[in-house]
Amino acid sequence: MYDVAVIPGDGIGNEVVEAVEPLLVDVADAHGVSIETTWFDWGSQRYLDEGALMPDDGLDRLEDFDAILLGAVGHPDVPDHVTLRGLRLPITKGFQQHVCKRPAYLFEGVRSPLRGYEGGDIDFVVYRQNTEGEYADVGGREHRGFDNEVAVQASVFTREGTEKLLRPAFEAASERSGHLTNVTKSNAQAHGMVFWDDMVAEVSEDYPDVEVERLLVDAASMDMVRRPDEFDVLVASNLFGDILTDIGGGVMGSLGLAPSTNIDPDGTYPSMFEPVHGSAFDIMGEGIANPLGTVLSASLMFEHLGEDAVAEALWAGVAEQLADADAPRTADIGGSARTVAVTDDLRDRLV
Ligand code: GGG
Repeated sequence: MYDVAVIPGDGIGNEVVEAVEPLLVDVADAHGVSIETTWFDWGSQRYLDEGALMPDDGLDRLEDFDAILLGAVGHPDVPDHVTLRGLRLPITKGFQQHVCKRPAYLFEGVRSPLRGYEGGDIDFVVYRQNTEGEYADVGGREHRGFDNEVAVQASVFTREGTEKLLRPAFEAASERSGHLTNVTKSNAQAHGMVFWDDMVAEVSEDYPDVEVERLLVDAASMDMVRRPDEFDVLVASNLFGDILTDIGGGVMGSLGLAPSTNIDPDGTYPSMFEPVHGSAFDIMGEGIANPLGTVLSASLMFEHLGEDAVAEALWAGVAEQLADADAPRTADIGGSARTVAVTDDLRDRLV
Protein backbone atom coordinates (compact mmCIF):
# COMPACT_ATOMS: atom_id res chain seq x y z
CA MET A 1 0.00 0.00 0.00
CA TYR A 2 1.30 3.42 -0.94
CA ASP A 3 0.49 6.63 0.90
CA VAL A 4 0.23 9.52 -1.52
CA ALA A 5 -0.06 13.15 -0.41
CA VAL A 6 -2.31 15.12 -2.73
CA ILE A 7 -1.91 18.91 -2.95
CA PRO A 8 -4.27 20.26 -5.63
CA GLY A 9 -2.97 23.81 -5.06
CA ASP A 10 -4.42 26.67 -7.09
CA GLY A 11 -6.75 27.26 -10.02
CA ILE A 12 -7.19 24.37 -12.43
CA GLY A 13 -4.83 22.33 -10.25
CA ASN A 14 -7.95 21.56 -8.21
CA GLU A 15 -10.00 20.51 -11.22
CA VAL A 16 -7.44 18.20 -12.79
CA VAL A 17 -6.39 16.57 -9.51
CA GLU A 18 -10.00 16.03 -8.39
CA ALA A 19 -10.78 14.35 -11.72
CA VAL A 20 -7.61 12.26 -11.86
CA GLU A 21 -7.21 11.01 -8.26
CA PRO A 22 -10.17 8.55 -8.30
CA LEU A 23 -8.99 7.24 -11.68
CA LEU A 24 -5.54 6.51 -10.28
CA VAL A 25 -6.95 4.72 -7.28
CA ASP A 26 -9.14 2.55 -9.53
CA VAL A 27 -6.46 1.77 -12.14
CA ALA A 28 -3.95 0.89 -9.41
CA ASP A 29 -6.58 -1.31 -7.74
CA ALA A 30 -7.23 -3.08 -11.05
CA HIS A 31 -3.55 -4.09 -11.00
CA GLY A 32 -3.59 -5.21 -7.38
CA VAL A 33 -1.88 -2.03 -6.15
CA SER A 34 -3.44 -0.14 -3.30
CA ILE A 35 -2.96 3.58 -2.80
CA GLU A 36 -4.32 5.74 -0.04
CA THR A 37 -4.46 9.47 -0.62
CA THR A 38 -4.37 12.26 1.96
CA TRP A 39 -5.43 15.69 0.75
CA PHE A 40 -3.85 18.98 1.78
CA ASP A 41 -5.66 22.22 1.03
CA TRP A 42 -2.44 24.21 0.82
CA GLY A 43 -1.99 26.98 -1.71
CA SER A 44 -2.69 30.61 -2.42
CA GLN A 45 -6.14 30.67 -0.79
CA ARG A 46 -4.48 29.55 2.44
CA TYR A 47 -1.98 32.38 1.99
CA LEU A 48 -4.80 34.90 1.56
CA ASP A 49 -6.65 33.52 4.60
CA GLU A 50 -3.77 32.67 6.95
CA GLY A 51 -0.61 34.30 5.55
CA ALA A 52 1.22 31.17 4.37
CA LEU A 53 0.68 28.70 1.52
CA MET A 54 1.61 25.77 3.74
CA PRO A 55 2.00 25.37 7.52
CA ASP A 56 5.39 25.76 9.22
CA ASP A 57 5.54 22.01 9.81
CA GLY A 58 4.44 21.25 6.23
CA LEU A 59 7.56 19.29 5.31
CA ASP A 60 7.32 17.21 8.50
CA ARG A 61 3.74 16.35 7.59
CA LEU A 62 4.76 15.23 4.09
CA GLU A 63 7.97 13.42 4.94
CA ASP A 64 6.53 9.96 5.54
CA PHE A 65 4.48 9.77 2.36
CA ASP A 66 5.63 7.56 -0.51
CA ALA A 67 4.97 10.29 -3.08
CA ILE A 68 3.35 13.69 -3.52
CA LEU A 69 0.93 14.63 -6.28
CA LEU A 70 0.77 18.40 -6.87
CA GLY A 71 -1.69 20.27 -9.09
CA ALA A 72 -0.55 23.81 -9.76
CA VAL A 73 0.50 26.99 -8.03
CA GLY A 74 -0.23 30.58 -9.00
CA HIS A 75 -2.99 33.07 -8.14
CA PRO A 76 -3.86 36.45 -9.64
CA ASP A 77 -4.11 38.05 -6.16
CA VAL A 78 -0.76 36.74 -4.92
CA PRO A 79 2.60 37.74 -6.44
CA ASP A 80 4.09 34.83 -8.41
CA HIS A 81 7.33 34.85 -6.43
CA VAL A 82 5.28 34.41 -3.26
CA THR A 83 3.33 31.41 -4.56
CA LEU A 84 6.35 29.64 -6.00
CA ARG A 85 8.52 30.29 -2.95
CA GLY A 86 5.68 29.42 -0.59
CA LEU A 87 4.88 25.89 -1.73
CA ARG A 88 6.64 24.29 -4.69
CA LEU A 89 10.18 25.46 -3.94
CA PRO A 90 10.14 24.60 -0.20
CA ILE A 91 9.13 21.06 -1.19
CA THR A 92 11.61 20.59 -4.06
CA LYS A 93 14.46 22.03 -2.00
CA GLY A 94 13.42 20.65 1.39
CA PHE A 95 13.13 17.14 -0.04
CA GLN A 96 16.34 17.38 -2.11
CA GLN A 97 14.45 16.79 -5.35
CA HIS A 98 17.46 17.63 -7.50
CA VAL A 99 16.06 15.99 -10.63
CA CYS A 100 13.17 17.48 -12.57
CA LYS A 101 12.55 15.05 -15.41
CA ARG A 102 10.11 16.28 -18.05
CA PRO A 103 9.36 14.16 -21.12
CA ALA A 104 7.99 15.78 -24.29
CA TYR A 105 6.27 13.25 -26.55
CA LEU A 106 4.06 13.87 -29.57
CA PHE A 107 1.25 11.33 -29.25
CA GLU A 108 -0.49 9.87 -32.28
CA GLY A 109 -3.72 11.82 -32.82
CA VAL A 110 -2.34 15.08 -31.44
CA ARG A 111 -1.43 17.90 -33.81
CA SER A 112 1.86 19.63 -33.16
CA PRO A 113 1.88 23.30 -34.15
CA LEU A 114 5.01 22.37 -36.12
CA ARG A 115 4.19 21.13 -39.62
CA GLY A 116 5.30 17.70 -40.77
CA TYR A 117 5.55 15.91 -37.44
CA GLU A 118 3.50 12.76 -36.79
CA GLY A 119 2.88 10.83 -33.60
CA GLY A 120 6.12 9.49 -32.15
CA ASP A 121 8.33 11.85 -34.18
CA ILE A 122 9.00 14.08 -31.18
CA ASP A 123 10.27 12.18 -28.17
CA PHE A 124 12.74 13.89 -25.90
CA VAL A 125 13.21 14.33 -22.17
CA VAL A 126 14.59 17.35 -20.38
CA TYR A 127 16.52 16.87 -17.13
CA ARG A 128 16.26 20.17 -15.28
CA GLN A 129 18.34 20.90 -12.19
CA ASN A 130 15.68 21.49 -9.60
CA THR A 131 17.18 22.72 -6.34
CA GLU A 132 19.62 25.53 -7.11
CA GLY A 133 21.02 27.46 -10.10
CA GLU A 134 19.02 30.59 -10.86
CA TYR A 135 16.36 29.51 -8.31
CA ALA A 136 18.80 29.70 -5.38
CA ASP A 137 17.29 32.19 -2.99
CA VAL A 138 20.45 34.29 -2.86
CA GLY A 139 20.37 38.04 -3.36
CA GLY A 140 18.72 41.14 -2.04
CA ARG A 141 17.24 44.50 -2.78
CA GLU A 142 18.34 47.72 -1.15
CA HIS A 143 17.71 51.49 -1.18
CA ARG A 144 14.12 51.00 -2.32
CA GLY A 145 12.72 54.08 -3.98
CA PHE A 146 16.06 55.92 -4.19
CA ASP A 147 18.08 56.50 -7.34
CA ASN A 148 20.64 54.01 -6.09
CA GLU A 149 18.05 51.25 -5.68
CA VAL A 150 19.75 47.95 -6.42
CA ALA A 151 18.71 44.31 -6.79
CA VAL A 152 21.13 41.38 -6.83
CA GLN A 153 20.09 37.85 -7.80
CA ALA A 154 22.85 35.25 -7.63
CA SER A 155 22.89 31.81 -9.25
CA VAL A 156 24.37 28.91 -7.31
CA PHE A 157 25.84 25.79 -8.90
CA THR A 158 27.23 23.12 -6.59
CA ARG A 159 29.18 19.98 -7.42
CA GLU A 160 26.62 17.85 -5.57
CA GLY A 161 23.49 19.45 -7.00
CA THR A 162 24.85 19.38 -10.55
CA GLU A 163 26.14 15.82 -10.37
CA LYS A 164 22.89 14.52 -8.85
CA LEU A 165 21.08 15.85 -11.90
CA LEU A 166 23.65 14.78 -14.48
CA ARG A 167 24.09 11.13 -13.50
CA PRO A 168 20.40 10.13 -13.98
CA ALA A 169 20.40 12.07 -17.26
CA PHE A 170 23.48 10.22 -18.53
CA GLU A 171 21.93 6.92 -17.39
CA ALA A 172 18.80 7.76 -19.37
CA ALA A 173 20.80 8.77 -22.45
CA SER A 174 22.77 5.54 -22.22
CA GLU A 175 19.53 3.52 -22.16
CA ARG A 176 17.88 5.57 -24.91
CA SER A 177 19.74 6.76 -28.05
CA GLY A 178 23.15 7.47 -26.50
CA HIS A 179 22.80 11.17 -27.30
CA LEU A 180 22.73 13.95 -24.70
CA THR A 181 22.43 17.68 -25.33
CA ASN A 182 23.98 19.96 -22.74
CA VAL A 183 22.24 23.36 -22.75
CA THR A 184 23.95 26.34 -21.08
CA LYS A 185 24.89 29.94 -21.72
CA SER A 186 28.51 29.50 -20.82
CA ASN A 187 29.75 32.11 -23.29
CA ALA A 188 28.05 34.80 -21.19
CA GLN A 189 27.99 33.15 -17.74
CA ALA A 190 31.63 32.39 -17.29
CA HIS A 191 31.54 31.02 -13.75
CA GLY A 192 28.52 28.86 -12.91
CA MET A 193 27.87 27.64 -16.41
CA VAL A 194 31.47 26.93 -17.29
CA PHE A 195 31.58 24.95 -14.03
CA TRP A 196 28.43 23.14 -15.26
CA ASP A 197 30.16 22.33 -18.59
CA ASP A 198 33.17 21.02 -16.66
CA MET A 199 30.85 18.80 -14.59
CA VAL A 200 29.23 17.45 -17.77
CA ALA A 201 32.69 16.63 -19.16
CA GLU A 202 33.69 14.96 -15.87
CA VAL A 203 30.53 12.85 -15.54
CA SER A 204 30.63 11.94 -19.24
CA GLU A 205 33.89 10.06 -18.65
CA ASP A 206 31.82 7.40 -16.85
CA TYR A 207 29.49 7.10 -19.86
CA PRO A 208 31.73 6.57 -22.91
CA ASP A 209 28.71 5.30 -24.88
CA VAL A 210 26.98 8.71 -24.60
CA GLU A 211 27.77 11.33 -27.21
CA VAL A 212 27.47 14.86 -25.80
CA GLU A 213 26.29 17.77 -27.93
CA ARG A 214 26.71 21.27 -26.50
CA LEU A 215 24.26 24.05 -27.30
CA LEU A 216 23.77 27.56 -26.01
CA VAL A 217 20.24 28.05 -24.75
CA ASP A 218 19.31 30.53 -27.47
CA ALA A 219 20.32 28.09 -30.21
CA ALA A 220 18.69 25.20 -28.33
CA SER A 221 15.39 27.11 -28.14
CA MET A 222 15.46 27.71 -31.89
CA ASP A 223 16.38 24.11 -32.63
CA MET A 224 13.60 22.78 -30.41
CA VAL A 225 11.10 24.25 -32.85
CA ARG A 226 13.27 23.73 -35.96
CA ARG A 227 14.37 20.12 -35.42
CA PRO A 228 12.69 18.75 -32.25
CA ASP A 229 12.90 15.19 -33.60
CA GLU A 230 16.70 15.27 -33.29
CA PHE A 231 16.71 15.74 -29.51
CA ASP A 232 16.67 12.87 -27.07
CA VAL A 233 17.99 13.71 -23.59
CA LEU A 234 18.73 17.31 -22.63
CA VAL A 235 20.27 18.67 -19.45
CA ALA A 236 19.77 22.25 -18.34
CA SER A 237 19.88 24.52 -15.33
CA ASN A 238 16.78 25.29 -13.29
CA LEU A 239 15.68 28.37 -15.23
CA PHE A 240 16.68 27.17 -18.68
CA GLY A 241 15.03 23.79 -18.01
CA ASP A 242 11.83 25.54 -16.99
CA ILE A 243 11.76 27.55 -20.20
CA LEU A 244 12.74 24.67 -22.49
CA THR A 245 10.04 22.41 -21.07
CA ASP A 246 7.34 24.94 -21.91
CA ILE A 247 8.66 24.81 -25.48
CA GLY A 248 8.44 21.03 -25.11
CA GLY A 249 4.78 21.33 -24.09
CA GLY A 250 4.19 23.54 -27.11
CA VAL A 251 5.74 21.22 -29.67
CA MET A 252 3.94 18.18 -28.23
CA GLY A 253 0.64 19.92 -28.95
CA SER A 254 -0.36 21.35 -25.58
CA LEU A 255 1.19 22.24 -22.26
CA GLY A 256 -1.88 20.49 -20.84
CA LEU A 257 -0.36 17.16 -21.88
CA ALA A 258 3.10 17.68 -20.41
CA PRO A 259 4.10 15.66 -17.31
CA SER A 260 6.75 16.46 -14.73
CA THR A 261 8.60 14.75 -11.91
CA ASN A 262 10.64 16.16 -9.03
CA ILE A 263 12.87 13.35 -7.82
CA ASP A 264 15.09 12.95 -4.80
CA PRO A 265 17.70 10.72 -6.49
CA ASP A 266 18.82 9.32 -3.12
CA GLY A 267 15.29 8.20 -2.22
CA THR A 268 15.54 9.68 1.28
CA TYR A 269 12.47 11.87 0.86
CA PRO A 270 9.24 11.57 -1.10
CA SER A 271 9.39 12.67 -4.71
CA MET A 272 6.73 14.92 -6.22
CA PHE A 273 4.77 14.63 -9.45
CA GLU A 274 2.84 17.43 -11.18
CA PRO A 275 1.71 18.53 -14.61
CA VAL A 276 4.01 21.14 -16.16
CA HIS A 277 1.12 23.56 -16.59
CA GLY A 278 0.25 26.22 -14.05
CA SER A 279 -3.01 27.28 -12.42
CA ALA A 280 -4.59 28.86 -15.57
CA PHE A 281 -7.01 31.15 -13.77
CA ASP A 282 -8.40 32.24 -17.14
CA ILE A 283 -10.24 28.91 -17.46
CA MET A 284 -10.60 28.06 -13.77
CA GLY A 285 -14.03 26.82 -12.72
CA GLU A 286 -15.14 25.96 -16.24
CA GLY A 287 -14.30 22.27 -15.94
CA ILE A 288 -12.49 22.24 -19.28
CA ALA A 289 -8.84 21.84 -18.22
CA ASN A 290 -6.89 18.99 -19.77
CA PRO A 291 -6.32 16.31 -17.09
CA LEU A 292 -3.87 14.26 -19.18
CA GLY A 293 -0.70 16.05 -18.00
CA THR A 294 -1.68 14.98 -14.50
CA VAL A 295 -2.48 11.40 -15.60
CA LEU A 296 0.92 11.13 -17.31
CA SER A 297 2.63 12.61 -14.23
CA ALA A 298 0.89 9.95 -12.15
CA SER A 299 2.14 7.32 -14.60
CA LEU A 300 5.67 8.55 -13.88
CA MET A 301 4.86 8.43 -10.16
CA PHE A 302 3.95 4.73 -10.39
CA GLU A 303 7.09 4.08 -12.44
CA HIS A 304 9.12 5.75 -9.68
CA LEU A 305 7.37 3.59 -7.07
CA GLY A 306 8.31 0.49 -9.07
CA GLU A 307 4.73 -0.25 -10.11
CA ASP A 308 5.46 -0.57 -13.81
CA ALA A 309 2.19 -2.27 -14.75
CA VAL A 310 0.13 0.66 -13.42
CA ALA A 311 2.53 3.16 -14.97
CA GLU A 312 2.35 1.47 -18.37
CA ALA A 313 -1.44 1.09 -18.22
CA LEU A 314 -1.92 4.81 -17.58
CA TRP A 315 0.52 5.87 -20.30
CA ALA A 316 -0.92 3.38 -22.83
CA GLY A 317 -4.48 4.42 -21.91
CA VAL A 318 -3.67 8.06 -22.66
CA ALA A 319 -1.97 7.08 -25.94
CA GLU A 320 -4.97 4.95 -26.98
CA GLN A 321 -7.45 7.68 -26.10
CA LEU A 322 -5.53 10.37 -27.99
CA ALA A 323 -5.23 8.12 -31.06
CA ASP A 324 -9.01 7.56 -31.05
CA ALA A 325 -10.61 10.34 -33.11
CA ASP A 326 -13.99 9.64 -31.46
CA ALA A 327 -12.71 9.90 -27.89
CA PRO A 328 -13.45 12.98 -25.80
CA ARG A 329 -10.70 15.60 -25.82
CA THR A 330 -10.40 19.01 -24.25
CA ALA A 331 -10.30 22.32 -26.14
CA ASP A 332 -6.52 22.77 -25.93
CA ILE A 333 -6.11 19.76 -28.24
CA GLY A 334 -8.98 20.52 -30.56
CA GLY A 335 -12.01 19.06 -28.76
CA SER A 336 -14.83 20.40 -26.62
CA ALA A 337 -15.01 17.76 -23.87
CA ARG A 338 -15.01 18.48 -20.18
CA THR A 339 -12.23 17.39 -17.84
CA VAL A 340 -14.30 14.61 -16.26
CA ALA A 341 -15.45 13.26 -19.63
CA VAL A 342 -11.79 12.60 -20.43
CA THR A 343 -11.07 10.83 -17.14
CA ASP A 344 -14.37 8.87 -17.33
CA ASP A 345 -13.40 7.66 -20.81
CA LEU A 346 -9.97 6.62 -19.51
CA ARG A 347 -11.62 4.71 -16.67
CA ASP A 348 -13.78 2.82 -19.20
CA ARG A 349 -10.65 1.88 -21.10
CA LEU A 350 -8.51 0.90 -18.14
CA VAL A 351 -10.68 -0.50 -15.35
N1 GGG B 1 2.27 22.41 -11.90
C1 GGG B 1 3.39 23.24 -12.07
C2 GGG B 1 3.15 24.66 -11.66
O1 GGG B 1 2.21 25.00 -11.00
N2 GGG B 1 4.06 25.50 -12.11
C3 GGG B 1 3.95 26.88 -11.80
C4 GGG B 1 5.23 27.58 -11.94
O2 GGG B 1 5.24 28.78 -12.06
N3 GGG B 1 6.33 26.89 -11.91
C5 GGG B 1 7.59 27.50 -12.02
C6 GGG B 1 8.66 26.51 -12.16
O3 GGG B 1 8.41 25.35 -12.41
O4 GGG B 1 9.80 26.91 -12.05
